[in-house]
Parts: sequence; structure tokens; C-alpha cells
Amino acid sequence: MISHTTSHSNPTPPSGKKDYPYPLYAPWWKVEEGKKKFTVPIEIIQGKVKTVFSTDTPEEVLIQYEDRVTAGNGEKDAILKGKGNVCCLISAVLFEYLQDRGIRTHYLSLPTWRAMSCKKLSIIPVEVICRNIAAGSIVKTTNITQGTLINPPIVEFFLKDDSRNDPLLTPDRVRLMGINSQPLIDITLDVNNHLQALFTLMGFDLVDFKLEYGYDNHGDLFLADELSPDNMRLWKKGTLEKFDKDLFRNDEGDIVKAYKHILKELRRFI
Ligand code: AIR
Ligand code: ASP
Repeated sequence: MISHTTSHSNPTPPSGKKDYPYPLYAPWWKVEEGKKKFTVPIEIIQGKVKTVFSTDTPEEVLIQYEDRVTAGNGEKDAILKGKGNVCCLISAVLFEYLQDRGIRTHYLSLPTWRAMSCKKLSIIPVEVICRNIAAGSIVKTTNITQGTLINPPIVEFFLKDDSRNDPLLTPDRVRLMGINSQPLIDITLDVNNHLQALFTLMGFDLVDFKLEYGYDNHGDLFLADELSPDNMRLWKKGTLEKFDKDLFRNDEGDIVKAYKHILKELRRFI
């Protein structure tokens, strides 16, 4: 949803959703007066858990991470204090880690603790999932049992459309949608190798994760969206304790505490 907010008033929440004040935080430029780097953004795209502000640099946006958490394509949601902050910081650490290893990402800098400056992209409307261990939807929709090792890893495509419950796509359907899947598969497997190496060192299994991609206005492909335990499954090696959004999906624990632990560990290893 796009609204023009020259008056700084909060935009209207997406229809059909609970009436949360959007954005959940005061817009970043009001809080960070001292550090203001851009003139007041005028356009807002409100996602489920992030708000995208345009800036006075046409090819840059600010992505503000909100304290909202959703699951089941918006079926379940809550506001958890500190969640936006920790997801933003983990994402920044991981985007920088991947950039240092030659992956092109939308991440540019971290002007505040809960908003990142990113390249403006036009997002490809598919969710790219990589799986190393069976969990979640692959277990629900096949006879593969939870915990089965998937080696070599697989890459799957889902339509990015909550109103249709993000259905699984076939390679032919991806092609018919006009999407060249090969570069997405190649980069995703590359990302998997780098993230797996890091999380293995930290003592976690990277079970699976979701990526999104987009093109800049020169037609170059970049890794986009977010890289946090909201988009990946992380199991502690040995105990199989979860440190990801499944804790929220299944009412099994405090995700903010779990995510903070991941951030702390990341800082020890990167
Ligand atoms: N994911 C998928 N849609 C949104 C998200 N965050 C992530 C899940 C999980 C992986 O993609 O968090 O890490 C696979 O999800 P699923 O539901 O297909 O098993
Ligand atoms: N369907 C996704 C999940 O369960 C995303 C969401 O609902 O926000 O994580």
C-alpha cells in the first residue's frame, strides 16, 4: 500500500488487518533528528513487518523494521517490543557478511538501529526457499518426515501473495511468469553455503530460509528483503532447540529472547 504523508501523519493500516498504528514506531526521522541524513520521506509502502520510506535519493529507500510479528500469512500476529530492532541488526550483520563474500545485496548502511538504507529495487514476486533439513511446509505437504537431511539442498519457489496463501510454484510456472529462475537458484545456493558455514561454526543447523530478490533500474539482480530468524529456521545442534519464528508460530517461546541470542552469537563469530 502506498500513501503520501507530507503531514507526517501515520498512514492507514492495510484493509482487513487489525487496526495497528502504522508505522508502529514513530517514523525514524522524528526520533533520529540529530542523525538526520535525508530530507523527510514522502512515500510509504507498508509491509506486514517492515515499512519502506522513499528518500531524497531516488535510488535509495529506508526500510524500517517494526515490532510486529506475523505467521500463517497474517493469520496470527502480535507486537513484540524489541523485535524490529533485533531483526534489523541481525539482517545488517548478515547482509554485510554476504556482501563481503561477493553476494550483491540491497543493503547500503545502517543509519539507525531499526532502519536500514537500501537500494531501491523492483521486487520479483516470488519467495525463494532453500532447504537443508525437512521442516515446515515440505513436511506438511509430502511424506518426508521432519528432520530428514536434504543433501544436496533444494531451492523452491512460492508465489509472494498472502491473499492466495503463497502457493508452491512449479519451474514451468515460474518461467511462464517471465522469471529466469537460474540466477535465483545459483545465488540462493551460494548464500546457503555461506550462511551454513557461519551457523555451523556457531553451533546451529540452518534448516531452511526464505529469500527475495529484485532488480535495480539498470536491470542488475540483488538479494533483497530481510535476513533474520523471521525468515529462517535455526536449530541448536544436538538439542534441536529452536531459535526462530517457529517459537511464535507454535506458541513455544519468546522469539525476541531467542533472536537476541542469535545476534549475540553472530557478533562473536563475525
Ligand atoms: N518463510 C517462508 N515464508 C515466509 C517465511 N518467513 C520462511 C520460513 C522458513 C522457510 O521460509 O520462516 O524458514 C520455509 O518455510 P515453509 O513454511 O515453506 O516451511
Ligand atoms: N507465512 C509466513 C510465515 O508463516 C509469513 C507471514 O505470515 O508473515 O512466516
